[in-house]
Amino acid sequence: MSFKIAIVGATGNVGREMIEILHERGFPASTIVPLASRRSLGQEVSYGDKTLKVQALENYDFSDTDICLMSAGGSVSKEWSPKIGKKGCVVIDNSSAFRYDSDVPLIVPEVNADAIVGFTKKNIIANPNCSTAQLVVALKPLHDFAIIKRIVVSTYQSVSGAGKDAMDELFAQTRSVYVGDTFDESKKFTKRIAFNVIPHIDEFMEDGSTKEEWKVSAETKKMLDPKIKVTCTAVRVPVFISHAEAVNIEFENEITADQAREILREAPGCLVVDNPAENSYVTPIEAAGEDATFISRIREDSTLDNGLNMWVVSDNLRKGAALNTVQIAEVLVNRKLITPKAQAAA
Ligand code: 11C
Repeated sequence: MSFKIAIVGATGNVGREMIEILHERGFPASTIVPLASRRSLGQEVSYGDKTLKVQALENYDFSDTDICLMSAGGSVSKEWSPKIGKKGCVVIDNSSAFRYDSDVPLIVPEVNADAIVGFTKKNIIANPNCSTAQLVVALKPLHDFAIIKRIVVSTYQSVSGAGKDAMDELFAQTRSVYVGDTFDESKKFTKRIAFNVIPHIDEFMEDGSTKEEWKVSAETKKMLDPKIKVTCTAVRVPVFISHAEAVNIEFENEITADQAREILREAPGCLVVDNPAENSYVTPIEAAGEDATFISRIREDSTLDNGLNMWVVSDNLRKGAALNTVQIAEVLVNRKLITPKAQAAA
């Protein structure tokens, strides 16, 4: 059984990563169709040792396509995902356009794969924000053991979360510091990002928090448990790939750091690297290109009853976006929730 897969936003950071991961994981794809806006026509993307030509989204007929991986931003998704879904093609959307829609499941397979069945209402499944995905992978097994009451998260987010131009901006500004060039005006960030940190990701909301901080809370509640209280400060740091998070957790029931370490060692998607005596902990550079959510610095918080601190790092382009999207497609296939249209027609 193999499926016809379209990738919308195929030339972006995440789109390219999606195509690479489909190949890497041997996803049962009969055809891969890279799509983008007309402006990207003529570009090519790699799929294993093949080179695929990018086609125009506007001219593409989704009628015989089984799954569409969408990574083209919220406004493109709002316009296209419902139309594609109506053609009987299941959209797995990496934008925030449908995440908070009660008729659209928001899925991290290690956390709430069973909720995927709700996709049939709109033929759309949402992929969470990158900073939420890695967080819930690490929280879920601990919540199952001791029930989380409240979390306080501080994020340290790489510039790739803001796209390829943002990565170029960090590179150019860093270079300017060394070669003494004049600085170009910051375009992707509100302040200079090279040798700096910026406590501002996405737009500000009425209560003074940012949309990124709100997303971490709303998405954690939707996927894990609406009763968990979440407060977040999201910060952009001059790192190219991987988001890190310092997480403080208050539990209902007792849990020691040793127990947490053991639980997380067995948990799907988690890799515990935590031996302070040997300076053993993971940083963004080591997580880049990897699939795991790495957990380090697990320790009890003596200022709380049943409190723990931990450090969570993952590649935001992989688990935070492309990998999770492909894993969702794998759930659809492995649970036989879709049949290839070519086979159904035969
Ligand atoms: C960032 N987390 O690092 C954002 C990128 O809602 O999917 C992903 C935004 C989203 O800027």
